[in-house]
Formats: sequence, C-alpha cells, structure tokens
Amino acid sequence: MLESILRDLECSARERIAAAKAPQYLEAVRIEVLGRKGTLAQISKELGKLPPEERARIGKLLNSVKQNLETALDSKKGQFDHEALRERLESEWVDLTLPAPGTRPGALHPITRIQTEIEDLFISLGFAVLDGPEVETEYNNFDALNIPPHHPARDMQDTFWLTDGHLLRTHTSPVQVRGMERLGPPLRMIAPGRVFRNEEVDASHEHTFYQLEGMMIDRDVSVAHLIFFMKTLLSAIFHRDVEVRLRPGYFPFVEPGFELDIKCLICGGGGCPVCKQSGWVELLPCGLVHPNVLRMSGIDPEEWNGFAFGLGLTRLAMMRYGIDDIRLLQSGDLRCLTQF
Ligand code: FA5
Repeated sequence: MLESILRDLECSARERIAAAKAPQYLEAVRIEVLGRKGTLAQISKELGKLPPEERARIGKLLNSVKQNLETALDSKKGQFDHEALRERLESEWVDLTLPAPGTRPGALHPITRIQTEIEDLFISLGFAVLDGPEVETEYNNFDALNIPPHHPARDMQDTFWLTDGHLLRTHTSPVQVRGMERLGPPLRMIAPGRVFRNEEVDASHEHTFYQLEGMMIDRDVSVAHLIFFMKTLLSAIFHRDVEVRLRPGYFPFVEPGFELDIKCLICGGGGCPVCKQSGWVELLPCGLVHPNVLRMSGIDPEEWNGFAFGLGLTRLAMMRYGIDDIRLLQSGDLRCLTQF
C-alpha cells in the first residue's frame, strides 16, 4: 500500500516538475512533497508501524523517491537559471563596435572648409600651397618685408615676442619670403595659416586668427592680374555678386598697395558692430610686390615683378556664414559649430 502511494507520489511530482513554468512552481512542489511537514515526511512517520523487513524495503524506496525528486527539481531549476541567464545576456548585450548613442558625426570647422575651397581653387590655377612656422624670426616677419626696426609699420601689428628674440608671426606674409627664397621665380603660391596679434578682442578682432597669403611672381605682372585673381577668388567663395571697393592701402611690402573691402554681409551695409558701423569690412589687402622685397629674397626686380595679397580668412568665414561675432568661431561652442 505505501509502496504504491510512494510510486504515485513520485510520478505525479515528476509530472508537476516537468510542467512547471517558473521557479516558484518548483518551490511549491519541494515544500509540498519534500518539506519538513510534506508528504514524504508524513509517510516516513508511518514506517514505524510496519514490520521490520517491510520497514527497511519501504524506507529504501522512500529515500530513493526523495533523491529522485530532489534531482529532478535541481535539474529543472538549472534549466530555469540557464534560461534567465540567456535572457539577461540578450537584453544586456552591447555591440561595442556601434557608435555611442547621442554622439553626432563631426564636421569640418567653417574656417577649414573655406580654406580647403580656396586651396582647391588656387591649385586649379597653378598655385602651390606652402606652409610656414607659427614661431618666426624677426627677419622673416618684418625685415625681409621691407619693415626695418623702428619702422612705424611694426606698430600696426602688435607683436607677441618670445624671450629668445623670436616672435609669433603677426601675418602669413613671412611665408612669401620663405617661398621666394626656396623656390625662386616664376612663383605662384598661397599660404594659409594661423597668426597672432597682441590686440584687444572685439566682434571683428581676435588675438589669434587665420589669414591666407597669396603671391604671384612672373614677368609683366600688373594690377589687372591682381584684380582678376581677387574677383575670381570672391565669386568662387560667395557664389554670387558681392559689392567690393578698392582703396589705396599702405603696406611697406607692396607698391602700390590696396585695401579690398567687402560690403558687410552681416548688416547689408547699414552698419553693425562687425563693420564698426561703416558698412564695409576690411578683407583683402593686396598690391604689387615692392622691389626691395624681391631684392632681399634674391630676385632681380628689373626682370621680375608680382602681386601679393593677405586674405583675412576668419573674417571671410564670418561673412560667408553670417557669423556676427568673431569670438564664436574659436569658442569651441558646439551650439554654434553644429550649425555648419
Ligand atoms: C596684413 O596682415 C598683410 N600682411 C596683408 C598683405 C599681404 C598686404 C600681402 C599686402 C600684400 P592686415 O594687417 O590688414 O594686413 O591684415 C590682413 C587681414 O587680416 C585684414 O584685412 C583682416 O581681414 C584680417 N585681420 C587683421 N587683424 C585681424 C584681427 N585682429 N582679427 C581678425 N582678422 C584680422
């Protein structure tokens, strides 16, 4: 009688274990069948009433049912644990090769974009793109450009001097000197780069900004060539007609010298802090290269002449993109930069 009860018990408990959908069902079976007050515990109380051989046989059977059910419970629990782990791994799986959520792809800085466009244009016109150091000699930055010591033109460009007598270049014009000395005539070159001036910062003046120097040395170069290249440059940048004015400008390294101004595209010429209420922005000083400058770089001015210009690249970026404060361009403020 106890034997068939035990076998039925094992059978039905096994069925319940096999059918369990969650760990709590297993726990219910464990308490009900194997617990201290469970069915097996109650059956084992009945053992004492049996004759000795029967007691030993049923006792053995009871132990084996208990062990079988414990094994079945453990194995089913193992299945649940495995399943839970798999689900967790699936839900927490991270593909480390994917871009992090919320990051935006980078883009070229507006100044870099304009610089690249101008480089492409001048390369297509047969110009070389030259580079020069930001820490320059006094000779290349001033003397070789016909600005000897104590020349008043030095005051036009407040200079950051280094303790060893070098300086942070105040313009990209020293790259002209390097180009003439290294490559000689005929020469077509541009030189974009960062320059530094110890001056008060406002909406249109930075202490660190970008220029793009240009120079062409050949035979019989005239102001007409200069104007042609400047017009080609501006229409390639603005893709539309922009109003410009050419007025005499003084730079010791050119003769004649000009200032090419552009009608302020921030205010349309009405007056604003960028153009200092004048309606015009100084953008592109230029002129025919002074014979002294050619001579100092070992070029015979009787045979060669040329033009040079020094474009304010940072200001050009302001005009092109309608940026009304130069300080925004190098502020690193993503609210500004992500608009381009
Ligand atoms: C020069 O630097 C000359 N080397 C340019 C030149 C080259 C003239 C070759 C003739 C022949 P200037 O100091 O004017 O010139 O500066 C040139 C341009 O740089 C200006 O027209 C302006 O657009 C820009 N610029 C000058 N100062 C600043 C500043 N503080 N912040 C931003 N842009 C400036």
